This record gives sequence, structure tokens and C-alpha cells, in this order.
Amino acid sequence: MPAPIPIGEEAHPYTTPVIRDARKGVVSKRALCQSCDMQCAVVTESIDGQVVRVRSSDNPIFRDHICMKGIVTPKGFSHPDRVLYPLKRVGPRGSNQWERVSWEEAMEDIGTRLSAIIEEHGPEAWAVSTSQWNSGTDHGLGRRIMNHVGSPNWISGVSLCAGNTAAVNRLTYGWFPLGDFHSTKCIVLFGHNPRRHSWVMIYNYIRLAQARGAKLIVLDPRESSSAKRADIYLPLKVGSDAAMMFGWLKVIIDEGLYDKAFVEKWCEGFEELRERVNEFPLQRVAKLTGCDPEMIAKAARMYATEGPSIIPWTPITDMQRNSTSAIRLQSILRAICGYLDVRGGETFHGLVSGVINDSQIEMHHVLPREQQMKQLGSDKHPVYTYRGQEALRGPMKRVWGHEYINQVVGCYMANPPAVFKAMAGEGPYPVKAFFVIGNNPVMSYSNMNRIIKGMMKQDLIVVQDHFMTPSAQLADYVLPGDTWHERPWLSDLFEWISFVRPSEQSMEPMGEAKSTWEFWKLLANALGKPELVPWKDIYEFYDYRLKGLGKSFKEFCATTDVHFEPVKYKKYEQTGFATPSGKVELKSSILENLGFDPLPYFREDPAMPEDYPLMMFTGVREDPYFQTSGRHIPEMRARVPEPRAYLSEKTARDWGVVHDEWVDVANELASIRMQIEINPSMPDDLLRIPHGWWKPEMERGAGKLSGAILHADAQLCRDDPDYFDQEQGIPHLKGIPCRINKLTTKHAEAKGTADAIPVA
Ligand SMILES: Nc1nc2c(c(=O)[nH]1)N[C@H]1C(S)=C(S)[C@@H](COP(=O)(O)OP(=O)(O)OC[C@H]3O[C@@H](n4cnc5c(=O)[nH]c(N)nc54)[C@H](O)[C@@H]3O)O[C@H]1N2
Ligand SMILES: Nc1nc2c(c(=O)[nH]1)N[C@H]1C(S)=C(S)[C@@H](COP(=O)(O)OP(=O)(O)OC[C@H]3O[C@@H](n4cnc5c(=O)[nH]c(N)nc54)[C@H](O)[C@@H]3O)O[C@H]1N2
Ligand code: SF4
Ligand SMILES: [Mo]
Repeated sequence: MPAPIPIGEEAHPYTTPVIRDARKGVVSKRALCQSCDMQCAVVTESIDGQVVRVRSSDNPIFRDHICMKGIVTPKGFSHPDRVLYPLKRVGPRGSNQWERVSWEEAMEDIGTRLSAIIEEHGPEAWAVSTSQWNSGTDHGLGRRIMNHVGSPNWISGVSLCAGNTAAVNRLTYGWFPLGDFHSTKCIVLFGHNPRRHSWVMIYNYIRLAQARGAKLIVLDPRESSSAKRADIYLPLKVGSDAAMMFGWLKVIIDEGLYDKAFVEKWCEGFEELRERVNEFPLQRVAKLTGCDPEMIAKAARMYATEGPSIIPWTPITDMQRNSTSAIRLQSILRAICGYLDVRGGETFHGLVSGVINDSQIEMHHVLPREQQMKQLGSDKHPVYTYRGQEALRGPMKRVWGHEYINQVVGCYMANPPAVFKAMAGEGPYPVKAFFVIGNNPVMSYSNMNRIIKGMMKQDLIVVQDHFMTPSAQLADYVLPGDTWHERPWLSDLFEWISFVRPSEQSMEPMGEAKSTWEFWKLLANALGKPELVPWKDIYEFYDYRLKGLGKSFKEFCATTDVHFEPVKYKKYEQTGFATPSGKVELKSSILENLGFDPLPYFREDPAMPEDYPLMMFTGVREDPYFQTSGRHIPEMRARVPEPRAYLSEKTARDWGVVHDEWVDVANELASIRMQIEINPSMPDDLLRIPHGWWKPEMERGAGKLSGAILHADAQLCRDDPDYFDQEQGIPHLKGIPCRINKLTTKHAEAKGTADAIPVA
């Protein structure tokens, strides 16, 4: 079992020692795996300048945090299909005709064309989609350049995952807290299901906590592996998480199980909250969630009385019609039970002093307010946009020392569906240039057909990736990205966790691959603004950021595995909370001023359409892949070779389908092909659709996109108002009506796949 990361006042020294293992003929480097968002500390081993093995760290703090996705990277990154040279489109968009060009030629043309678009349509006509998780060494440089040029239209997958949670958490108590797994007495998983190969570090922490007696409560429509280990398992209806939390609050408030002294002194709006909660008697909650009222009450009591408890961040509540209310309800539970900023509860890490963080590099203050207010989607769905977070600028400065802290890069984003509408010519103004940096946007949001339509209408699309993804196939330029083996890195953990950790470069980049940081530096030059990136190279840039610690990056690497600020608890007693009132806002003044209900609420599912009587959700991550990536690695593909829709045995009988049969799953938007898996974890009348399926070996180009048109879940994900959280503009991915169509030759021909797919 791993030793926990030291947290808390007793954690000294600030800097952990470096432990090195020396084996003959092997060069080992200490790196952070960036193949998912976990950033596990690993050791790479190279022979003749090539990483041949990745294993877990020797440091006892980090040992045993590694999964197969990290271990397989030497194979994945040296795959023959990797894009190693800049490619320029020569045929029509999406025709998959390319010519190799030099970086110089590519960047000069990109700079000229982007400048012309900005000149003609304004800087807001330039949108960027990226993923901080695995786009590597950007460090906010992209935002910095966009802010100086004047474009607010930056989008990311973090709008559906953690970034938006950070923005919504801040409405209530001015920060995004992190659960203290190491000292907590009770862990609540709203759907979240960490496993040996999915977020292994969190999985290990939960196992360790349970081993020392902490309780586990799991809420999941499906009997997941976490549910099997839980003390209390609530098999709630898909998408009903917010209703469930109202039930918990009803019990906790009625039975007086909350922290009265904290509520009295530090919370605003408790009486209004109580009134709203009274609209949810347990019988109603039982009906909305499908769970036994006694079990709901038992879980609520366990959370409130066996604490300090934590509700770790979960993407499941990020992706629902009631997402803003669900995330707010989690915040409210944490607050009224007295779990904020206490040992074993929800820690407010704050920033690491002496280190310049990514938000400071981004320089949001230089983007004029007029341009901030043009951020797409901020009129209707403002919460994670500049407009939604504006009222927090003063409080952030007062409590945390900076006006713009872009926690988990999710606090100043444009709304992705609004950007795709603008790209597709649906207003309010045109977007004509779209840059995709380490991200696969065609498949990573809702309403994929509109995304494709928007991309087909662009004047300039630039993609930087390792592979010819479905998004890359629609680009003007595909630029080779480096991998985490090939670059140094400095992680500040998204201004969420007050750790700074170095990652050593393990080998030279293959071909002409460059980091995203280098890409942005070259773009600043191409736009005639080299002064925006004054650092010669990434090492000089890291030295600048670490100057306050009195160490160069190389010295930092040589001496440190993790540098952290010891956490002090209940800091709010000195500073207040970073909200407009300085208190925990159970009733949100920010939401109220933005024209929304200041209290959480629950919007029920619309009536099921007659033609689509089956519910589906997208999710349950695939062990061998990260999101849409990784399907090119044969060892991984052998484990999960096809996209499989899980359902129960009874549901399969009802629909007349059998295990391994290929079917189409359809709704009003589209139809995708899936293989049936009768899976004992599934409740009746629910279908699980995996996220992000395309097959690199299948035909490229518009109309096919290497199987994305055939399999990608994003085609069924809706963004119409009934399936959309209003405050944030988040699509509802947990409870979409659909149907199963059995395959006939006609179906197969209509999709043009009669040969490619075995038809049952
Ligand atoms: N429809 C739908 N949309 C979703 C989800 C869903 O379930 N359904 N899930 C959401 C969630 S939880 C998340 S986290 C996001 C994830 O969305 P993304 O963060 O975009 O993740 P990926 O799909 O893996 O795409 C990442 C791309 O970056 C490339 N890449 C990896 N490492 C590097 C690198 O070092 N440099 C460069 N240049 N490129 C690199 C990979 O090859 C891959 O093509 O998607 C969200 N979107
Ligand atoms: N191997 C691997 N690991 C990964 C990833 C990967 O792609 N591959 N992706 C990483 C990323 S970016 C993320 S965000 C995480 C996501 O990881 P998790 O948070 O574990 O999310 P999922 O695996 O999608 O689903 C978890 C559970 O949510 C349940 N669920 C579905 N709908 C609902 C609902 O409406 N309410 C509730 N309460 N539960 C529901 C599902 O049945 C499932 O058991 O995984 C990370 N880890
Ligand atoms: S969980 Fe796996 S893929 Fe993610 S950082 Fe750790 S080793 Fe890498
Ligand atoms: Mo995610």
C-alpha cells in the first residue's frame, strides 16, 4: 500500500528527498506520467536514448501509483503511425491529402492567416480548444497570447470535468477544496469509481482509508466495483444525484445533525435553504431517485455523524442537467456539516508561495473587459466564464492574493456548444480560426454533427497532436506534439493542490515533435509579438517561475520530488471566505445577480419520447485507454477491442438482443454502432455507452473520421435546453433517451460498414 502524501501542519520538511535507483546500462529519470490527469510519479528507464520501461517511483510517498496506460507508453509513443513532422492539407478540407512542410513554413503561414482573420473579424473570431490534462507544457502560454491578442474564446474538456466543478465550488466558499483522503473517516463517491487502472492514486487512497476503518458510501445506478466494497450502496436512478442530496440535507437538517456553530457564524442563507430542502420529503426523494428512504436516511446520518467526511470531486455531477445544483449541493453538505478546511475534511490548499503559478502566466487582467464580455456563451450560461466569475475577483485578491486564479483551468472558459454554434455560422459573431492543442474536440463535447459542421466552415484549423485523430483529419495543419518522455515539466497541480513537482526529460523528441509551450512561443513570434514569451527556452521559463525558491529548475529536479506548502486549517477564521459576503453562501449572491435561482433546485427528466423508451448514459472509463486516445496500441486494444454497450440480461431479452451482437443505438440526433455486453452490474432499462470510440485503422477523412462517425458517443449527446444545465451550459450525459435498432443488411449499408463490421 502506498504511504500517503504528507498533508497538514505536522508535514515537515517542505521538500521530500530524492531517491534514485542506479542499474548498470540504464539511464533512469524521475518523471510525472501525463498520460492522464493523475500525474503519477514514475521512473523512466532508457537504453541508447530511448525510453524502454516506465515503472513506479522509488519514493515511498508515491510508490505503487502506476497503471497500465503509463506502463505501455514506450510502446504507444513509438508507434509507427505517430505524426512526427508538420503536415499541411493539400486537398479539400477533410480529404486526407497532406504534404510534409517545415515548422518554419507552417508557422509563417499560420501567423499570416491568423492575423488576417483577426484583422477582418476581430480577435474573438479565433477559438482554441485544449486539454490541460495532457497537452503538456503549455503552462498557460496559450491563454497569455490569447489575452494579449484579445480573444476570450478558449474551451476545454475540463468544462465537463473538474474545471467547471472548480468554478461552481467557488460560488459557495471561494475555493475548490480537496478531500483529505489520509485522515478522513468517511468517503462518499457520487458515481466516481477509481480502479487499479483508472486513477490509481485515488483508488489506492480509498483502499488505504478503508483499511484503517474509514466508511465508504457509493451512489451509482450500476453496481460498480466501488459499490461492491461500500458500507452503504445506493443504486440511484441515473441523473438523480441532486435529488439524492436534497434527501440527505432533509435528514441532516431535520435531525439537527449539522454543525450549528459553524452555520450560525459562517453561513449565509440557511433559513432559505431549509425552506427549499423542505420541498423534498424523503418519500419524494425516494421516488425521484428510486432508492429506499430508510437507506437514504442511513447514508445521510453516516455522512453527517461519522465524519470528518469527504465527497471527492466526481465528473458524474459535472455532466448532468442539474450539474450546477448538484455541485452546489455537495458544497453545501460539506459546509453545513462542518467539514470545510479541517483535518480529514475538505482542505483549502491555497497557492504555493515563492512559485509563479500558471494563472499568473496567463495574465487575464490584460484582456479588456469588453472582450471578456464577448466570451461565447457567457450571456446565457455564465458560471464558468469571465462574467460568472467577475464578482469573485475582489474576494480572491483579499483572501488568496490574486484576482484571477484559474483553478483547474476551468474558471474563465467560453462555453463549448456556443463556440461550435458560432463556428457553424449560427452567431452571434463568426469564429473563423480554430486551434486544437492536445485535444480531440470532434468527439469530446455534445452534438458532434454540429462540431463537424462548424469545423468544415473554418478558414484555418491547426491541430497539434501525436496522432491523426478525427479532429486532426479536418485540419489545415497537423503539427507533431512531443510526449512527456521527451520534455521537462513543472506541475503546479492546477492551483488546486499546493504542490509543485518536477518531471525530468527522459529522451530527445522523436522526429520534429515539439512541446505545446514551444508551439505557442513560435506563434507569438509569427504574430509579431515575441515579447509575450521572453524566455529563451523552457528551462529559462522554469527558472523564472522558481526564482522565489532560490533554485534553478535543474537544481529543483536534482533535489526535490515534491515541494509543498504545509496546509493550515480553518484559514477562514483569519481571512473570511473568498465570496462577496466573506461567508459560505448557501444562497448564492453571484447566481442571484446573474439572474438564476440562488438556491439549488432539481429539474426532473422530461417525459420519455415514445420512440426512445430506453435510458442511456455515457461513461465507465475504459481501462486500457485514456478518453479518446490509445486505441492504436495493440496490447491495449486486445483488452477492449470494440465499443461495448452494457445492459442487463432482462433488458437484452426485452429488446431481443444477445451478448456480442452488433446493434445501432439511436436517438433524435444520430445512430451509433455498438456491441452488446450483458453485464451483471447493470440495472434494468439502462444502457451504458462508452466514451470516445474511433479506430485508427479505419478509413480517414470527412464522412468517416476513422470510425468516429460510426461509434462516437458524442453524436448522441444532446445540447438542447431539456438536456442542458442552464447556469454553466453543460450537456446532460447521464440519462439520455434512446433505442436499440437490430442490424439488418440495410442498416449496415446505410452506414457503409457492411464489410467492416460483423453483422449478427
Ligand atoms: N461526449 C463526451 N464528451 C466528453 C466526455 C464524455 O464522456 N462524453 N468526457 C469528458 C472528460 S471527463 C474529459 S477529461 C475530456 C477529455 O478530453 P481530452 O482532454 O481532449 O482527452 P482525449 O480525448 O484523450 O484527447 C487528448 C488528445 O491529446 C493528445 N495528446 C496526448 N498527450 C499529448 C501531448 O503530450 N501533447 C500533445 N500535443 N497531444 C497530446 C492525444 O493523442 C489525444 O488525441 O472529454 C470530455 N468530453
Ligand atoms: N483507464 C482510464 N482511467 C481514467 C480515464 C480513462 O479514460 N481511462 N479517464 C479519467 C478521467 S478524465 C476521468 S473524468 C475519470 C472518470 O472516472 P469515474 O469518475 O470513475 O467515471 P466513469 O468511469 O465514467 O463512471 C463512474 C461510475 O459512474 C456511474 N454513473 C453513471 N451515471 C451516473 C449517475 O447519473 N449518477 C451516479 N451517481 N453515477 C453514475 C457509472 O455507472 C460508473 O460506475 O477517469 C479517469 N481515469
Ligand atoms: S493513472 Fe496511469 S495514466 Fe494516469 S498518470 Fe498514473 S500511470 Fe499515468
Ligand atoms: Mo475527465
